[in-house]
Amino acid sequence: MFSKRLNQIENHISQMAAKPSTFQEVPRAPPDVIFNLTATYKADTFEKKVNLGVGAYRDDNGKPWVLPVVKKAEREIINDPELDHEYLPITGLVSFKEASIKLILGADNPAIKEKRVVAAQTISGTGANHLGALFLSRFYRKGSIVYVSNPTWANHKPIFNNVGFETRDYAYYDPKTIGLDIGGMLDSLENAPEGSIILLHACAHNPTGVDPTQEQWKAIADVMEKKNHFPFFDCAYQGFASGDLDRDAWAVRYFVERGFELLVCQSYAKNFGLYGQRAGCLTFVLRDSETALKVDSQLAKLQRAEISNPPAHGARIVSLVLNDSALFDEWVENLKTMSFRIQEMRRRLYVNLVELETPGTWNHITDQIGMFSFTGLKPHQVKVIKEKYHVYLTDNGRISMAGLSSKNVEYFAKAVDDVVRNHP
Ligand code: PLA
Repeated sequence: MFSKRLNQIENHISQMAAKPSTFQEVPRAPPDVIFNLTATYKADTFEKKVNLGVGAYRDDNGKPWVLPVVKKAEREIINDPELDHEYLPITGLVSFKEASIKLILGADNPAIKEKRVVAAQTISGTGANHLGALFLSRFYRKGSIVYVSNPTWANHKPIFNNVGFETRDYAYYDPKTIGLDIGGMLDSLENAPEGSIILLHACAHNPTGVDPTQEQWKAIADVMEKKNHFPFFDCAYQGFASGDLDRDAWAVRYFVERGFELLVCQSYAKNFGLYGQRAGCLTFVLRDSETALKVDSQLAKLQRAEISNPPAHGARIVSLVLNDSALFDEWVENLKTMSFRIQEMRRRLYVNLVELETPGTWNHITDQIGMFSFTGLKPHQVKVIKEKYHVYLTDNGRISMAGLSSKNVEYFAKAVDDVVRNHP
């Protein structure tokens, strides 16, 4: 009796071992280029290691910084006796969306009064990009191609490819001038099929830190208007480019003024330091209020099937700060603290490289803006910096400026000097 049962179990086990997994043909995917850097950095035990990978703000001690205004708002929220944990509406917290629209378009933008602006709260900037892409995959003309800058944020193409879009590059960065290739960019837009979707970084371009000037934006708008292209703005760094929220929203507002229908993705990860809270917003500016209502209804339908409704905590913090003038002013000060420290690090890195007489020109370090600097280091030099100096940055030579501090900027400059001289 007992041995029979044992036999059965043995048979069962051997059958299990013989049966291959349904998923054994799944190819192994490479690790994410940006998040893998953080993981490798964390596992590294070298004392002087430096993480210049992910674009997350750090204070001068290399520590994450919870904005004082965020702490204050959070306390207020938690102490609110009325607070509950009910679901938010499908397209998110209304006061958050309204404030987000005003922040990006300007409070007195006529499009708001004309009721032709709609928004959905999203899973941070990535979710806004995704929901925007998903909406266009359903409702924009079939077969359209999405153009992204060369180079762009590592996640842009995957987001669009995941919902079935073909992606192509438009010229953007010129390695010779370490600046914008405006001629090449305009040519690419001119040669793209009529009605293409053009992904534009609203400000603080990732990874290059090179933005068009206002004159260049006008020329970009001219071609896009002529070719009937659709502007898809990604705005992940409002307040980080110039330290001025309005100036950083200039390009988006200009396109609205020109009469474009467009969408814009906002992230509060960087400018509120709410990385893990996933607070973001997707806004559509449409031609008329009737279309706006239709788009709104479809955003709700798409969102319901994807995430049902967005997370509340981060959105509550942002909403409280944006809707209270005293807290808003405090936030602007906090933003300046971050953007000024980054600018100071640009200056210090530049001065160090000049003092070391590192071959090449380094003006681009201080000319570029926002969270990142595109150093011009080549992949083989990045490899040496990683292995010999334990400094982590993406292979394209992008560094997150916030990872530098008064304690490590000299160390990093010496590492750059070594690879530029000895590994040209
Ligand atoms: N858009 C751009 C241009 C970004 O650089 C990022 C973040 C996002 C959207 C999405 O951010 P969110 O979903 O957190 O709001 N880029 C980071 C992180 C900071 C990342 O890769 O996800 C970067 O290091 O490039």
